Amino acid sequence: MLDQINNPNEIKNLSFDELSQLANEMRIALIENTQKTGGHLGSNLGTVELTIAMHFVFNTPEDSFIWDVGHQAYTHKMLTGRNKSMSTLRKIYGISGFTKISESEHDAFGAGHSSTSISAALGISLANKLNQKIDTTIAVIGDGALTGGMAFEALNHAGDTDANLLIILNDNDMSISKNVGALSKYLTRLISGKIYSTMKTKSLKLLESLPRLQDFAKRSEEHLKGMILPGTLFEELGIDYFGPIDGHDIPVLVKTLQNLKNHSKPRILHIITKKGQGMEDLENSPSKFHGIAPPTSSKNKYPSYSKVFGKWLCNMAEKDTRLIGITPAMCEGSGMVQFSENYPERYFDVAIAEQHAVTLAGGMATKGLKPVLAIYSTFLQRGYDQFIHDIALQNLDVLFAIDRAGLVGEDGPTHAGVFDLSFLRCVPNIVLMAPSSSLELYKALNTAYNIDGPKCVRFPRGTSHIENFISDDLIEIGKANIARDGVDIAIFSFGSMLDKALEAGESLNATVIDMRFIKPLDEKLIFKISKSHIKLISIEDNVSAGGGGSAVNELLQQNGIKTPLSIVGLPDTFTEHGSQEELYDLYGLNAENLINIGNKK
Ligand SMILES: Cc1ncc(C[n+]2csc(CCOP(=O)(O)OP(=O)(O)O)c2C)c(N)n1
Repeated sequence: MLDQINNPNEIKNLSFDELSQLANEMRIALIENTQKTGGHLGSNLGTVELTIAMHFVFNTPEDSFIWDVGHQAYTHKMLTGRNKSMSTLRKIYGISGFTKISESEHDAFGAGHSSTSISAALGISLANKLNQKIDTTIAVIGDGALTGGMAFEALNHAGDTDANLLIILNDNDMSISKNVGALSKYLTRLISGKIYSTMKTKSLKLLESLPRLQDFAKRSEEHLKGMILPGTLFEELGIDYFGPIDGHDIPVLVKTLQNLKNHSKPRILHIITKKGQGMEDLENSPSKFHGIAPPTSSKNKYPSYSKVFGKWLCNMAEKDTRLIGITPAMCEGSGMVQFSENYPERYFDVAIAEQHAVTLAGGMATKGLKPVLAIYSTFLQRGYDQFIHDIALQNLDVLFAIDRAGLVGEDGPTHAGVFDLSFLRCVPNIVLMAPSSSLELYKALNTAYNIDGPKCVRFPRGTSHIENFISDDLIEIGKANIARDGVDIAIFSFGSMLDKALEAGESLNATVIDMRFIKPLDEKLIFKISKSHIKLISIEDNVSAGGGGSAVNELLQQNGIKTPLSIVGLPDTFTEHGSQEELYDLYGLNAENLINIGNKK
């Protein structure tokens, strides 16, 4: 059936049995495909029935579906003309692993970062209203994404409007790890029905105001029961609450959505789903399979940078009881599982709340603790104001361990950590380091932890080819390391680009400097090198604008040094998705490009 569907209208005449068969086919296709491409299998297996029911009831692109994070939209892609392209998912020049406006008219809004769906959907529904359109806007948000501050900001606004907005809360009790926080506990109480008994009367009244719903409810006693459990929190915010219902039951989903279709007021439907539904391994270990790697990714025997960070965190925590580890919902990805088990009282998973995580760390630092915030580069973008206003301005002792810096590969532009050197280096008071290997990472963390003030260590996704990375060494602040002596040409290498710089250095017989620090720069060494060489090149996995090379350039300009500098970094475009190596090559972050530049007259 699946192969014959080219657009969502083609499922509208199917019977419930046929829709259910379609769901089975979808599931098999999802499993088979992600085994080849990698991707967010668990989350997608959890939304198959929901997506089918949504497309059965609503009409995209007139009605708008906004998928929060966008990682659970594979079924939506398959039903909206992209089934045949699924083999290219997350591959270079293939379709994206997230929703993307430029990819399809059925993707009403792009995503990748969490908790944006209600804001975007509210914007669309208010615009529809202003344009006198009656189309429905539907935001699908997970219980994990609902923990993000933006979602609350949007609920606060939505509840004060009469926008035709349907929010579907896809509750599987999981973020990537188990969902955490008071909201998560509240949703569990809602599901268990504890709030039901106290609020039953109020909800029945609400139901009476919806004629179609009332008719339908009469038809199904069981369903009525499911529909009238009120969500006090949402209702208090002015958003009608319906549910919880079984998010894997197509007839129930379809009937409920039909009833909620023409209800011109913000409303929330709470559905219960299972992450990894239909695949035993995933159902039993949902966080392990949140995202699966493509089979081509090399099984490296060396530890990943994240693992090295996690080991450092445990070792330092053992030595210093003031150390606190904070993660905004990325325990596994940030290598913090061991730390969370060894030091539960010093471990804080704050849910998908990067802004809060930064300022929380600041608060702790004022009381003499030494917080270490593990955060992906791309998600630190969320906490930028807090970084400047709450940490740097007050010169607080917080260590930012910034993972997934640079090109991250298949997750693409929403997840690329390619702006951090630029947006961090301009902030006063901070020390900013980019280690070139896992051993250098360990030393950088020792060094940064020792500094009393704000400091950042940024490191990439992946591994470096070093087995023994543990060291007690400290690095002198602002001191670069000459990794290779050469003549005429000098390459300033920032972070993990060192291997590529050394490869080019061999071919060019160039001097190669592992810069280690973006701030403070090793000014003395830069002056010396720029005087003893005739050509300078810099390389970094950050945008060229405002990054490490740009910092060197400013220094040369300010001091009237005329030795020419070529800055090799990422261009002024959003990067593609694809494997990390493909992307490095695509953007010239490789030895070949450095050699060409070095050889140019
Ligand atoms: C701002 C931001 N922080 C962190 C992430 C990483 N992340 C991707 S999905 C996810 C969990 C989302 O959980 P939920 O919304 O419940 O969806 P599920 O996968 O369980 O269906 C997290 C933390 C992100 N995408 N964006």
